[in-house]
Amino acid sequence: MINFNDLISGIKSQKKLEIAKAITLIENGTKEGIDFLSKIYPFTGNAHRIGITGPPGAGKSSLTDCLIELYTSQGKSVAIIGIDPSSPFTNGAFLGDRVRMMKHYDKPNVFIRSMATRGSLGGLAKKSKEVADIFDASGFDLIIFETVGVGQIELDVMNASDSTIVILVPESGDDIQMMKSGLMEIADLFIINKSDREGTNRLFTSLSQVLTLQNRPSDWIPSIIKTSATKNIGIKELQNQINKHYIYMKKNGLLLKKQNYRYSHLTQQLISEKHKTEFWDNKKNKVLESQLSQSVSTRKSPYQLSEELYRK
Ligand SMILES: Nc1nc2c(ncn2[C@@H]2O[C@H](COP(=O)(O)OP(=O)(O)OP(=O)(O)O)[C@@H](O)[C@H]2O)c(=O)[nH]1
Ligand SMILES: [Mg+2]
Repeated sequence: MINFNDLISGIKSQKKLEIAKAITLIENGTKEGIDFLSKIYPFTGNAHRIGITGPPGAGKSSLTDCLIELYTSQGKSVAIIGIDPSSPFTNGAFLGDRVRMMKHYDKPNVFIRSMATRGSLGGLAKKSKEVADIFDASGFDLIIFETVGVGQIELDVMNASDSTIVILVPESGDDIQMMKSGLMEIADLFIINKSDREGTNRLFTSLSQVLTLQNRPSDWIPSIIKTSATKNIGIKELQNQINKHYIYMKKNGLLLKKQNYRYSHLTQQLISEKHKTEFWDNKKNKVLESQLSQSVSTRKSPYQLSEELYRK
C-alpha cells in the first residue's frame, strides 16, 4: 500500500525517485493509480504544456535540448515526454535522444521520460497526459511533449498542449504532407529548423503564404521562427514567442477554455469507457457472436442488433 501523502510531498519537492514511482503507479493502470491522479488533480494547471512535432529528423530533440539549456539557465524546471507511437518498447524508444540529452539527466530541475505503445495508440496519448499531470503537480514550469509526424496521436497530444509548435526543415518532402495535415491549422508557432541550410527563405515564403490563406480559430497569428539547433541560433527568439503565446492565451481566457475543454473531454471519455466495459457482458457478447456466425443475408443489420442489445 503506497502512502499517497508521502508520495505527493515527494513529487512536490521534485524528488526524481518519487516522480518515477508516481509514473510507474499510473502506468500500471490500477485503481490505486487512478485514485492518485484524483488526489493530485487540484495541484495541476500551473505548468505551460508545449507540444513539439514535425517530420522525423527535423531536429525536435535537438531544439528541446536547446530549450532545456536556456530555461534551466534561468532557474526554471523542464519536464520532457518523448512519445514514440512506432515503438512497443519503452526502453528502446528515443535511444538517440537519451544519449543526446544525457547531459541533462543529472540536473535536479529536468526530468526526461520516453513513452511507447503498450496497447492502443489512444491509450498512449491518455497515459502521456496523465504523466504530464504528475509533472504539473510536481511544479515543473514547462512540460514538453515531443512527437513525430502527423497521425491521430499527434493531434491528440497537441490537443493536450497549451501551445503547439510545428517544426519544418528546408528541402524536405515531408513539409507538403505537414501542410496538408490538420496540424497546420492548430499550430501556434512554426519553426524552420536547420536554417543554416539552403532553401530556408523559400520555405519561409511558402509557409507565410499558406498562413495568410488560412482561416484560424483565433486572432493569434503564428510567427515563423528560423532556428539552427546545432548552432544554437534563434532559441531566445523561440522562448520569447512561447512566452508571448502563453500570455496571449491567459489574457484572452483561451488558456482556461483549453483547460476546460480537456476536463470535459476526459470526463466524457471516462464515461464512455466505463459504459463500454459495463455494457458488454457475457450475454451480449454471445448474442453478437451468434450473429457473426451467420451469413450477411441472414444476419440482423448492425442497426437493428445494436437497438436490441441496448434494450436488453
Ligand atoms: N544542420 C543542422 N542539423 C541539425 C539541426 N538540428 C538538428 N540537426 C541534426 O539533425 C539530426 C536529427 O536531429 P534530432 O534532434 O534527433 O531530430 P528529431 O526531430 O528529434 O528526430 P526524431 O525524433 O528521430 O524524429 C541530428 O543529426 C542533428 O544533429 C540544425 O539546426 N542544423
Ligand atoms: Mg527526437
